[in-house]
Amino acid sequence: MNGADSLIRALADAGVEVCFANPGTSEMQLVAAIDGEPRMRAILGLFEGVVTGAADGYARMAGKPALTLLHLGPGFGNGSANLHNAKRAYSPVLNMIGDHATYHRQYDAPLTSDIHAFAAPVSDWIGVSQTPDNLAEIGIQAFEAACVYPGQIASFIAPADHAWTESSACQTIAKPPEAPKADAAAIAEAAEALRAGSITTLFIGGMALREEALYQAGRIAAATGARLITETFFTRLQRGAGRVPVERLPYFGEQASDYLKDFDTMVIVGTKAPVSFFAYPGKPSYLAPDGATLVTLADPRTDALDALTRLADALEAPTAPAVLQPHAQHTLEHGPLNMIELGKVIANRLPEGAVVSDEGATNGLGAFMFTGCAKAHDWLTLTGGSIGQGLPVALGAAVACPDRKVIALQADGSAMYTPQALWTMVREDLDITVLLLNNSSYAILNIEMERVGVANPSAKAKSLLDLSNPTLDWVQIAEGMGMGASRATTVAELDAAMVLAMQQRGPRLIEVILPGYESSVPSANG
Ligand SMILES: Cc1ncc(C[n+]2csc(CCOP(=O)(O)OP(=O)(O)O)c2C)c(N)n1
Repeated sequence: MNGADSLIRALADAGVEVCFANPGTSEMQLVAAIDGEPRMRAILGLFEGVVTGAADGYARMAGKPALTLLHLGPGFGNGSANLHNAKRAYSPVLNMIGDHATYHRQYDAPLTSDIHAFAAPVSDWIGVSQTPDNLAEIGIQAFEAACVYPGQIASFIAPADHAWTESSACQTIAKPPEAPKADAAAIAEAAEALRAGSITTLFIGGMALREEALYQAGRIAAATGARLITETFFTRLQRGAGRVPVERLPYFGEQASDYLKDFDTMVIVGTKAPVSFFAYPGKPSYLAPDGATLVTLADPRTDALDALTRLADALEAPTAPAVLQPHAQHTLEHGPLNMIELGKVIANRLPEGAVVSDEGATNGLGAFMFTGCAKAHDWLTLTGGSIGQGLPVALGAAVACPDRKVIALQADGSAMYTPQALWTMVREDLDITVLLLNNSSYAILNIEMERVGVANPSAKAKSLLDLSNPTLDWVQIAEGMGMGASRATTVAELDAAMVLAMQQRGPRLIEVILPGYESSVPSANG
């Protein structure tokens, strides 16, 4: 056995089942080792942002890390935006980064770089193999670091000579750490605050949004009248019929602070106190109301289910929540498509147990609003604001959950960052329906331009926010990567396409034509 074999065997022993990869010459021994390990599936991504985003989606649904295989500093660099998102999601991700042989680095060959510097900003833990025998040990340490509750980004560097040199078999057994528990004082303080307050909320995020934790939050709401409000961009919300419903904090800062202004008590679980996404001239950044009592029951790294259960018991809450979401269907208004009708169609057609990867941007909002009463499903969002995450996350989620329908609710501008994900969806025959929301615009940036106070932008400024010249044809893009596709311009066409897509298994794209912003940009053809 060489170092690579011993590493991959140790990771498979630890339970790592999938490697999302984009390898190069320095990783060939690692590729061979994965080849020889039947317990590990190998999935090629044609850009590293697909690889890392897929690892995030996988982790959110599987609750354990996938391995990524990345090519030195530049390969890692290409994947870093989606690692930023994964870090914000507190997803467990295990990055294996190949490097030159140790003796080769002194010659400063073209791909030589400071890999540690590439990795540091988006990694919670970094390790470098020191000897061929050490490679597996570093890999297991990285695995353990990735499993720190609820997840961390752990990156380790594997020099090519450590991978190809003979090594003794690795006996290292992974010991994933226990989740830290809230201390008794925090439970007592939160109970006291909820009893004393008159308008109270549990402000919840992260692991507090999983079904069992929400059930406990629902008990607390039943006992105290506290409203349940989630952070705007969450990792995974389990919602729909039969589950405890939650409100979602609005995106724009002034709307969010207005939403929260009457609360005198906020108990925070699984997240941090709310702040606005961006700063705007004269508007608030910190959104909790002045003078309100804020108690952190559990930060994102403290066991949310345990904390909520103990708080509910301390409050002598009823054994069941007062409110569980009933199922309902929406009546469609036929005609051209818009955000509202899009949302209704999705809500009516969503199958039980679906997973929605939401990078729908301005057109995703309607879908979220209307799907609250759909059949039980999971909703995944863009946690770190770095667009290009939605398609890769859908891909990873589908690998983790082969028996569930995955819907990628995907805005066109954001889709163009990582369109290669479509190819991997086809190659792996994943059960994903991509709803490609084509408004030929960076619509949100048109809104933001006004909000930051830019008056009368000219055609030159508007051209930077416009995708209509030339028009992107998503049916052709999908078909070019082997994916069956169709286009919907009316509510009836979308509804019919959704019925078909939900009945069939496998990858499919529906291009949804939505109203955009009028472009004042002259066409390239004059
Ligand atoms: C990596 C990255 N680059 C740039 C941005 C800035 N940005 C935010 S939204 C956006 C455009 C979104 O357009 P689209 O996905 O089509 O959604 P729409 O606003 O039209 O609904 C851009 C470029 C970003 N958030 N992340």
